[in-house]
Amino acid sequence: MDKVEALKAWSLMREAKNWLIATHFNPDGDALGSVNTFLELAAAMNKPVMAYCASAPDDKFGFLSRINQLANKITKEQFDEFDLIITVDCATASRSKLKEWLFSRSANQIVIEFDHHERQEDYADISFKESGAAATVEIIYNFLLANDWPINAEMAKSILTGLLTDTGNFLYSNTNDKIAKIAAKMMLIGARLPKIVRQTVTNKNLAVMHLWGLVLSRLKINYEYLVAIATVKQKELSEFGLGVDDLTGLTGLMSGLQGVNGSLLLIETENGQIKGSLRSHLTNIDMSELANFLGGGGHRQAAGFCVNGSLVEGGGQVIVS
Ligand SMILES: [Mn+2]
Repeated sequence: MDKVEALKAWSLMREAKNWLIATHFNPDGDALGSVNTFLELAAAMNKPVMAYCASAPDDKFGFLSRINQLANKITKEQFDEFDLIITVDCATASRSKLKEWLFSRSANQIVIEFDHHERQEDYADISFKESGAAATVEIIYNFLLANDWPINAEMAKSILTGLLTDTGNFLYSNTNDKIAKIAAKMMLIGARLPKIVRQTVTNKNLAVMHLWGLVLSRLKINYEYLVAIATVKQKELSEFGLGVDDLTGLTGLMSGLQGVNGSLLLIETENGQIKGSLRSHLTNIDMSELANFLGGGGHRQAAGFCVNGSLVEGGGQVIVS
């Protein structure tokens, strides 16, 4: 982390009248952990704040201390009132669903960005964009450290949540000594690792277990590329009373199949689209290249895309039509 930039951003945050914190739609543990850390910081600094995410977070993240403050609606009038905007975990401005307003913001509105995706566009005044970081919370942790801010137990919980969810409980290849050290520090401050794992990743109900079982029973290997492939039809999701979010983590599990380079899970969504999720545990494989080619994005080891169509199975092949 660039110490000079960190100090500059900090003083802008201190001087600002109020903060808007924004993250991406369909927020994951890293997005929400990042938002919650800044909500805790705002409370500690007595800074008026609003947190915005275009979609409501999953109930399982309700244990994050201030996540119930998250609004999923914001008007242009409200947006215009903020003189400091902090975006977290958004690969692009459009991920926040505030793209137009961010690009046409007034001169006195400062944007500070914290993100660990590959750089795709520049929209912030100050960017802490480090694609080498395992999670956005790792960058935020280093930012707080650079400014000597004491991390409280709720921040520690939030940071550990982001680290755990973005590394698949320290199983993905982005797990390294740096984040293990941060995780240990967060545990010393009061974050409980087994509790967070239970509340997020392994907290599955019977319907989810049954659907995962069904999907895994159909797992196939594409021998040309050595990729484990599975599909989920919209009809099945509605029969089980589940949503796309209930499949979080399944692609990671699939990539653990012996002899494959990675995995692809194709899910039909309600709005006539197919969501593809790609994982690999091999560092020499870049899944984000394929995802980018299909209009999506992500990281080398975990990427995704969305295309229009539905799934048709025939002759042992999956066809997107
Ligand atoms: Mn993330």
